[in-house]
Amino acid sequence: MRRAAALALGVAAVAWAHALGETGAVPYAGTALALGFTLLGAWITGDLLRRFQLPRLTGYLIFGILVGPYVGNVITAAMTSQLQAINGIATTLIALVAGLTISLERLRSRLAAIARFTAATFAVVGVGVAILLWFAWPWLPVSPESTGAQRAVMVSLLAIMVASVSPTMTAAVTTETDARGRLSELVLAVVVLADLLLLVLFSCSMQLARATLHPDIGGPSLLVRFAWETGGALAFGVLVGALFALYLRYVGRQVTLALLAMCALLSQVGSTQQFEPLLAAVAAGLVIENLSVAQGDALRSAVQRGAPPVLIIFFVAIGSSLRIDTLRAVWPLAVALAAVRTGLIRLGTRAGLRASAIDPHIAEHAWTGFISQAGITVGLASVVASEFPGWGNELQTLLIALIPIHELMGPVLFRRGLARAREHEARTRRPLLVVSNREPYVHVRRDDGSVTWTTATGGVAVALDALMRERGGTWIAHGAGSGDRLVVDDADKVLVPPDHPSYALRRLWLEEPTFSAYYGGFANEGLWPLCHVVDVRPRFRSDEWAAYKEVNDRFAAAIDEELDRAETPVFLQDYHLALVAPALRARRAAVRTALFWHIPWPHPDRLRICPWRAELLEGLAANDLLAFQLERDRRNFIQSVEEELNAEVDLEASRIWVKDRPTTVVSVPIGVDFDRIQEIGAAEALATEQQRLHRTLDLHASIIGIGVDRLDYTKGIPERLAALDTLLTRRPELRGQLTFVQIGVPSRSHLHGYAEIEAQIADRIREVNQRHRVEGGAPVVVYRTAPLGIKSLVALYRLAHFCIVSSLHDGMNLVAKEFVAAREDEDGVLVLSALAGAAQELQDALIINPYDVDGFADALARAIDMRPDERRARMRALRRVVAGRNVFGWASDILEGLESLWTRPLHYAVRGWEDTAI
Ligand code: GDG
Repeated sequence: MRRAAALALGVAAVAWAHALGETGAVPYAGTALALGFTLLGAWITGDLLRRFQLPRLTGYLIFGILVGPYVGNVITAAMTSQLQAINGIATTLIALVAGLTISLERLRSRLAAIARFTAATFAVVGVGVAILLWFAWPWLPVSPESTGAQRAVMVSLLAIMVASVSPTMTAAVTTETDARGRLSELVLAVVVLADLLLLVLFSCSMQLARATLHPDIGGPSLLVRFAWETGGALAFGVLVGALFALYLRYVGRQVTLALLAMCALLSQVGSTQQFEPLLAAVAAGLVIENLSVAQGDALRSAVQRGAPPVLIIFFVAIGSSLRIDTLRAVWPLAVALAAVRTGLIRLGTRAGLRASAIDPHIAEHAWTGFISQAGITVGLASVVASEFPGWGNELQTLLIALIPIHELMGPVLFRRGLARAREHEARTRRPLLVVSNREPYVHVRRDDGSVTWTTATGGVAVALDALMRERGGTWIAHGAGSGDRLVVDDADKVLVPPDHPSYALRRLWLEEPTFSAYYGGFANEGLWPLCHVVDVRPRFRSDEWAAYKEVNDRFAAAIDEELDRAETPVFLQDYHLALVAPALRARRAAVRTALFWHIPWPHPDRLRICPWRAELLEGLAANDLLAFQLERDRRNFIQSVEEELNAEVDLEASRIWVKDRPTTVVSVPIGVDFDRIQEIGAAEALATEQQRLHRTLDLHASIIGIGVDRLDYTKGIPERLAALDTLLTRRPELRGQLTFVQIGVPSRSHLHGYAEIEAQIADRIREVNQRHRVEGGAPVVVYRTAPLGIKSLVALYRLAHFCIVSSLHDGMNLVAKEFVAAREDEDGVLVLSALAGAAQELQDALIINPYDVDGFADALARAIDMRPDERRARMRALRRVVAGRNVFGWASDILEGLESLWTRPLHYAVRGWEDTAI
């Protein structure tokens, strides 16, 4: 209904503007209204064209050009000068956005090849068009009588404009199709570079035009003027860009207005000081993008808000300067010119391919991205028209007839090109390569020879499995199950989940003694204690280090075999795989890897314990993106590479440079699958499961506390038993009323430190039970070492009055978040160690120091005595935090972060007019 009304309004607006123009009646107020309605009409046209998969910008432009001539008839003199000011702002905004699309750092290594490709391609197009225009000149509707030098400058200006392309349209198509890959990267870089190059040539030709057509003006020599026009523009643009970057960094308020003011300044100063405002604006954009990466979001939303209205008025103003009858006359010519230009672009890309080392499979489709023309071309034409009103206007008319053809053709062809290069896919369906030490599905051989399977427990494995089911791809992991070899194919792969195959699990066979030296040795007796500040000494042995390197290399070889496309993101998990990235990069330079480090990263002083710290740091820095749980880990890592490797660090962009390669280092705290846990908690079966737990665990106490952990010396289990002991000594009335359930699943039992902690926990539980047992009362500590199924775990979370997480040091701790996710009833108290990463976010828990027994016991007493309203308030606040950052958000933050290293800056150019409805 609203759409129909909007459409009717739009049609009425157009008809009205049309009628006003025909009769020539010019009521003053009518002009403003006509422009107001044009905004509405343009918006509707943009929206309609989107349904035909054309960018909104195409709608604005076409609407402007079609309606403009009619609006032109009702425009007053006062309005004309205001429109000219808007034109200046719009053209600089367009050029600025083009500059914002180039991240020099991202292109650094490929810049030379891309520059060669661009130069060769556009030399062919420009020269080809110029030759053609020269010979066809007498038949063109642009000052046909001119000859010699005059004709030469006109031809060169027209050829430059015909060759120019549209970074904004190209970027709009890649965003709309969600294309990611080398073709879109190449095309986007080329179109911006080409426009930069053409702008300099344009500037040069304008000088020649002034000297040839207005020789009487005099003044400094041509060369000096050209140097001033180009150099002055670049210098002024760099200055304004640097100031704006500072503004974004230190002030950052009213960014949209500041952005438009900057464009006004660039165009005003440019025209009064006689230098090219467009060039200045591109330079300013480049400086902002490359100086102020972190402020990108503010800038992006400023472009979103500021660009569309300015552009619509701009297109209408351009349209208003046209005469319909002349426009009609040049259509056939424009069509012929469009055909020739397309042919030359195809020819040019072939030349570009020969001149550069760019992969021919990619470059083959690149021409489709060079067809679109929009703002830059319109801007150039309007510059010529305003400076040379006679032939400049004729030239503008010809171009304005040409641009809509390219506006419509360009996006359609580029979409096809992207589809053929297989980049035209929804991101969510883009396959993924996950690599971890542990596998998500384990096949087990039964005694009777049959094979059964189990899933990995633990929040991360479950969440990554869900992600893989959705996206497809391959997961590479160590095949550790007794039945694993029996179910794989010749390539060591099996489709999983076994009951609903969605992706491939590639198993890697790691034999003894290599496996133990890599996993039990270097990873778990070296790195694990190194990264956790607890009283367990890391052990570093060179044979284990050698095994670790060997296994990492084998993982890399497997990834290399599985990776069919360089753009497939490789998502590496954890401290077992620190050296995979360099080994993989040695096989394939152009891979995209992200590694998530699940455990803390140590302070540089502690890292010095490790004899191979430099290799480790270099190995991690071979990833494109490196993610840690906490800010502190990220800072520690950056400080470590600075100290150990003398690496170049860009703190603003959180980027390090090791061996001339950039790595972005971020902190992305992991979350849990909130919805799934909540669903299990809300299921009817929960009550039955709770009754079963009551029976099996003997839970008839009135107060129930729980702890769920892998049996690890970092989890602070003896400390929590000591606090319980203190509590029950201080408050004997709780004996027989309080039961604490400890689920402690043994892991790494044969390793140094683990057997001791298991024995110590069992002893402490025995002691506490002996000391506080009450005849006929509820048990004190119930201890289970067998893992629970996820449903039982959630049922247990739901029946607890409090949950203790008392880690001595922990990357995050998922149990804390799972407990909160399970408590849809908004009850239960979380007692959480300040030394677990989760404490950074879960500040409404009762935060304890596990080393402070008395304080810990006080907190337990507080948890038991807490009033229901306080429990509810705290749990509500905790649930908001945990729901807001689930594990899918975590994974997509990392994977999007990885992909955005190639694409993000380009979005500034797009979202301005793609996501915004005016
Ligand atoms: C590392 C970091 C970081 C435990 N018992 C049972 C069971 N579990 C599940 C829990 C939870 C997971 O195991 C343990 O997660 P944590 O976060 O506590 O710990 P780590 O294994 O040390 O993991 C840690 C994590 O990586 C993720 O980044 O948080 O800091 O050390 O999901 O539910 N699950 C079932 N039955 C059990 O008996 N089903």
